[in-house]
Amino acid sequence: MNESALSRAVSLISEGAKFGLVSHVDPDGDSAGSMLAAMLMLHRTGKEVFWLQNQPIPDLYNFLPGYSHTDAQPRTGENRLDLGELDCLIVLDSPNISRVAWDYDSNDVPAKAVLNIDHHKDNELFGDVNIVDGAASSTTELLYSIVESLELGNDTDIATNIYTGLSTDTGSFSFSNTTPRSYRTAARLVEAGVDVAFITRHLQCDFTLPRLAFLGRILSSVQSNDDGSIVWMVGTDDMRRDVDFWGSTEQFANYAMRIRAAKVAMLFVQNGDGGHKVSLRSRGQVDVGLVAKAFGGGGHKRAAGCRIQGDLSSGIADLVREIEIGLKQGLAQA
Ligand SMILES: [Mn+2]
Repeated sequence: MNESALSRAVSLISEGAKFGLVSHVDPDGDSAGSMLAAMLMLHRTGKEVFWLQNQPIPDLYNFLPGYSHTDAQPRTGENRLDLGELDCLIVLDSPNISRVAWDYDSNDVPAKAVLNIDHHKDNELFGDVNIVDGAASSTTELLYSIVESLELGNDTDIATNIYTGLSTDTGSFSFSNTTPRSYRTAARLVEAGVDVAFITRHLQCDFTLPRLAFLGRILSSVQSNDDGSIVWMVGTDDMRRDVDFWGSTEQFANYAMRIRAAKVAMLFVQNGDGGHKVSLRSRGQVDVGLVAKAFGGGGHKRAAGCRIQGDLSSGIADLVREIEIGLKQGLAQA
């Protein structure tokens, strides 16, 4: 990000009246935090905000300031807005327009201006203004520069959402994307009144009994390839029925990375349309963002996601094959 992009972003926000917000499919803590922080930032500056996301934010994040507002009037389906009415469309945490979760044709975005705020290394710089930095730990970290420029840096509600994106995308400040800048941003957020213990308790101690039982079933399904470098787990609708759990499985993929020998972990969770949602995690030898992209998804080097259709065992075999190729290439480069 450079200073002129930041000042252009601030002008877009200062001068516009109607704003649309959208983020990537299967929203995570960074997309949820950045969407909610942006919504509050726009409300505080007297703007009209249209929530274009057609997938709800997982209820794991229902403690975040602004959450209850998001399902009040989502502009999806019959309630769809003409994008031409927007002064500015803000796209958060998404490397391109085709990955966002909304009800529009991604090739045709008639908003007067598009503001792209993201930290994916493969961001396609599709905005009229791009606040994009692949070295940033999270999208909320980048958004906070705009928030501070608008003199809202001390707003505790906004800061709570910003902190949540920062904390979840860095794995509670444990992944390799945790930088001095992440800690400096975190320090400013705590100065703004963020209650770290409150957020951590909600993010990490949010289990219900059925959710823990479902995790137990998923953990019991763990398997690996021959050398144990690739591990995977499966969650099925039958398991859900057994334990009566229908909520989010976000974060569950991380558990398989606790296996010392694992270089890549995958979690396959059955979804309603006969396919499976796949979460990928990598120790870094393989870029799972590229693997996911080859299967129509996307993400980062160490955490990514995609969906597969059809037979599960052949889907697993296809992904294992692709990752084994990546691991061999990684070893050859090392
Ligand atoms: Mn992110």
